Amino acid sequence: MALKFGIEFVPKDPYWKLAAYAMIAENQGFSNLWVTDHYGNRNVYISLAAAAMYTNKITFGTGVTNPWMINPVITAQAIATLNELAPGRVVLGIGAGDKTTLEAVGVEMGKPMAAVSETITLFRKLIAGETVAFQGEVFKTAGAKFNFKIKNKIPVYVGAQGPKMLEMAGKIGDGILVNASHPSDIAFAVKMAGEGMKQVGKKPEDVDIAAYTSFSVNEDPKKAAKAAAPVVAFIVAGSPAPVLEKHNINPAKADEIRAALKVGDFPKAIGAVTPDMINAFSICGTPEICIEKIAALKKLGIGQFVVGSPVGQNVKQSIDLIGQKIIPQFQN
Ligand code: F42
Repeated sequence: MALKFGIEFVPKDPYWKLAAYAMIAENQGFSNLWVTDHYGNRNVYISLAAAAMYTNKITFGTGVTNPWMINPVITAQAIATLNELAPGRVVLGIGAGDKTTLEAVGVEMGKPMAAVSETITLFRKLIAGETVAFQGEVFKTAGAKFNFKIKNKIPVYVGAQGPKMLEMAGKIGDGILVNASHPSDIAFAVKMAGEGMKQVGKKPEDVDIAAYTSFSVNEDPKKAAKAAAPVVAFIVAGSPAPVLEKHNINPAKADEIRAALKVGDFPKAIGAVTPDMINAFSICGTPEICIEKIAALKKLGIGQFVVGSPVGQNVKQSIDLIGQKIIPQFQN
């Protein structure tokens, strides 16, 4: 079966740049576009609206929003409104939320499992046109209802890493966005999601499991690694000890990166990134190397491969390279 290709955009650039990249990605055969949600960047829904206006085929969604910053009813309203701009091309991507980002604006992550699950329940009921009186552990509504109709189904993808979230995502999600690049992490995610799917009698084809990777391609592998290093530095710094241990990353080296990032010494942090770190936390190299690594993930059971930051040294050229050399290798 063909592997779908998605692309992640971090809206740190103005909307017109994102819209231009979206058009290029659509023309190069990408089927999904995901826009990240962090308060420090541009607004995710306005960015998605721009992408919707300038594209015709590509499916797009939040990659991912969270239950805390915006009330789930308004999240459902935003997605439903986007669906009017691009009927049938919109999905909701929802995850627990990034703890550091939430804390920076004084938002507490209470019960992430219940919050994600309740957001999805509320979303589906509201999109189906129901009047929703809901009492959950985290959220409640007293007869919420939209004054407009949504004619199509809107799929829900769950951003998940931890074993419980992965299992729940398998149970209740239409898709899963797994923020990982290494085969051992993807294998674990597929296994955990499978446990959840089994509990409700779902088949593998019922849930679109996506590897949401850090990705960097270039005909020159050194240039690919150079572009990947800053992103990998942040991933290493944010990874808990067991994750580093699992990938045989020297904890002292990780501490060195953390310390440098803390004081804003980016050259030092980036300089401390090793090839092992790049291999553990990204898909990086020439198109041929990337094809080999993506093929290994496909074998594990993913249905979608999401090209994440940095994409490459030059985003436009890298999208073209992926469209010309990589996507055609996965069409059947
Ligand atoms: N986060 C963002 O803020 N913005 C983004 O754009 C974004 C994109 C993104 C894309 C893909 C992806 O997979 C993740 C992405 N994230 C993004 C990160 C996401 O929001 C989460 O931070 C990330 O997925 C980590 O969450 P997790 O799936 O590992 O779940 C966390 C909460 C966790 O610890 N899960 C545990 C597990 O085993 O799955 C269970 C935790 C648990 O049981 N919690 C208890 C409960 O009741 O919910 C409470 C425990 C207690 O001590 O209170």
